[in-house]
Amino acid sequence: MTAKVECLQGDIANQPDIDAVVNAANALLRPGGGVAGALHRAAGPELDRACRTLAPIQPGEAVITEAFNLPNRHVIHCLGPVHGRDTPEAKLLADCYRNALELAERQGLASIAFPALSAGAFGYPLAEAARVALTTVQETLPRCPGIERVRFVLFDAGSAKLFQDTLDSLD
Ligand code: AR6
Repeated sequence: MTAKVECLQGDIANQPDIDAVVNAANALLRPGGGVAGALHRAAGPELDRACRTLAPIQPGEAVITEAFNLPNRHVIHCLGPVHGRDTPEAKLLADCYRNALELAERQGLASIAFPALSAGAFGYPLAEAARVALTTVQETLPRCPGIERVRFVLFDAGSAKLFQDTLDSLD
């Protein structure tokens, strides 16, 4: 079965029909701002406690926890590259998507939702982040037969359109 890849405008902390949501984490897996702040706020303090046992993580790495008060089964935490600091940044960003998908597959999950990793506080240009994200997901999905749905959740309409246009250009 070919997984459905979709791009939606929305809040990553409100994706109740998805097994695992992906956190745009910091190295210490602390709450922080942006996606990490939204997910930790919605999940509650137990997420922070669970994260402490797994930190620190390296750029490109993905680790998994329970989702606590979020409406999902799991949170997969990825540390994206900081634009202009961590190199090679495109490979490290691709590693996040690949490692997250493979982790979800190993856990027997059928659906996963990603934000635009590194494209906020970490400064990665959005168009380039979209290209890396979508090409990596397309390349990795054949090795993840259990994954039925991959959702990109973008905070604003312009970003969602950019991701959708990038996805359409790959087909
Ligand atoms: N739902 C979906 N997308 C969101 C949400 C949300 N609730 N909130 C922000 N975005 P960022 P990064 C978008 O900064 O660049 C944190 O402080 C946002 O507009 O969350 O990987 C961590 O603690 C942007 O397009 O992640 C780290 O220190 C994208 O999600 C650091 O920021 C990613 O923005 C990680 O930086």
